[in-house]
Amino acid sequence: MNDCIFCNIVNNDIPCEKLIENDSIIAFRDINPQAPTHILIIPKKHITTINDLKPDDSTLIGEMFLIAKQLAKIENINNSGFRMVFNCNKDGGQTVFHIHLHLLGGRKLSWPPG
Ligand code: DGP
Repeated sequence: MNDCIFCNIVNNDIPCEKLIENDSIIAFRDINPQAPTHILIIPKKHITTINDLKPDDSTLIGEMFLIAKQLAKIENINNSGFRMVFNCNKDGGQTVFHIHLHLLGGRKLSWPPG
């Protein structure tokens, strides 16, 4: 989708600090980090919100979690702890409408989230 920021990142039309890329997923640092480690893991294919997931996407979603786990180790936050978040729609705080998994860590994260 031409007007989607993350599709433009996938197409290399918008630069990013890319950490991992494979055929279906890329992971890059969030432009506005909320923690010392704040990485976004996104599918290359456009999926607008978690509400739009289909049964066929289950492998893709599983791969996103495994990449987050791998990155948590690389960032050395696997033992200290981290959080993984999908925001969905307005009340969930979603601002970019191409699904993305946030990986946050490197500081004590409060609960419940604001
Ligand atoms: P959310 O609020 O869950 O939709 O998170 C969107 C995140 O995307 C937010 O933390 C900021 C990040 N973001 C928005 N635009 C860009 C961009 O152009 N580059 C990068 N690296 N991150 C972006």
